[in-house]
Amino acid sequence: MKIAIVCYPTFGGSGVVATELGIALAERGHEVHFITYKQPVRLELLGNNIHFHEVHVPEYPLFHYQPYELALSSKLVDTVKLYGIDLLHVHYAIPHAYAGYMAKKMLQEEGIFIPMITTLHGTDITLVGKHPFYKPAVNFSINKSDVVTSVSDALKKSTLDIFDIEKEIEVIPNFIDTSKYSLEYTDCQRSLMAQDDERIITHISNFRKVKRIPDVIKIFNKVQKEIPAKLIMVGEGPEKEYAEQLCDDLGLKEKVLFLGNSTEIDRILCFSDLFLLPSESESFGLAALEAMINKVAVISSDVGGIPEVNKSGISGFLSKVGDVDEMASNALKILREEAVLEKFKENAFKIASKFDIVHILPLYEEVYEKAYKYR
Ligand code: GMT
Repeated sequence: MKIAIVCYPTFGGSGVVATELGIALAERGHEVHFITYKQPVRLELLGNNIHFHEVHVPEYPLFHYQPYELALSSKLVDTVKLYGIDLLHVHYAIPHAYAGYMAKKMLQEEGIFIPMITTLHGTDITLVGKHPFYKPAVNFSINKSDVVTSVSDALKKSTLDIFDIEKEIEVIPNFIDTSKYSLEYTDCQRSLMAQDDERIITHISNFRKVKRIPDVIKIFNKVQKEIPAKLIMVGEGPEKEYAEQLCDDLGLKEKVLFLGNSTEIDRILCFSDLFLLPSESESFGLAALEAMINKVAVISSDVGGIPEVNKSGISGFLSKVGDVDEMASNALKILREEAVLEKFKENAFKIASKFDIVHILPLYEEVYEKAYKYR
């Protein structure tokens, strides 16, 4: 099939899932066209059956807000016609499902029928989408999608609770390509980050409020008082400066490393012992899954889709949002003894392996077949 994928090209989970899916589909022989404003961060190789079409939004002084949806829907129309695209797969409802639906209608006027699959990722529903300023448009574009998928049962439930949905929502969990992890890293440079006797704790995110970055630091602060440890913070976002200040205030400057955004998170996770994800809300927690496939145990909150990934007492522990004391004490339960840590690491890897792309890709292909019938 010829599939157009619309996504955010950034480090965020939805863009990562869309990109990895596109790459896997191309490897299966589909022709994949990414349509977005920048080449997606994890998309390195373009080729015969993997293309990237950039959406340009020319600046015009009249516009206080530049009309990205308009440019995107026009680009979709042109690309569908030029390459004979069979279906649109939009990731993250805002504004992609809305722009996709407009493109669909414009194409219909010319006698071209193109089905649209919308994959809901999380904040497009639970945070941004439910805001009264966006809600009617998000509700409309979900209902106008030919097939709707959600990345967890929890997100499906939230969508049905928040919106007035007439469509069936199919749950297709996020995934990981385990074949990439079958080889141990030979250049896993733990010694650059910590002393031999120190445990390495990691957090990776977009440093937005929803991630509860101060909780990450407070948990680490308690842990490092009991055992030697380092904290590695990966990512960029609005809470980063405050986080650096908090580390300074708590006297943790020497023990916390802020690495910024990274395209090589596996190189960091390969020497991590524990991953912290105390989020306020999380539809799935792809970062936790990526940690687990690298044999990293997880301490997380128990919200949204996280319990579908991190299993309490097995791959890590889950606590109520904000329960920093319990999260720190659970972290210590895992980290104190080598044998216990090893058990949690192995379990994390085993659970993550169940989310292998080989199980998930056919589910998307089934959905594509189903959507294709709407032509
Ligand atoms: O984590 C974020 O805030 C980024 C956001 C995104 O849209 O890229 O992530 C969401 O989608 C990911 C991929 O499906 C999920 O793993 C994340 O849990 C979800 N984030 C939230 O629900 C807060």
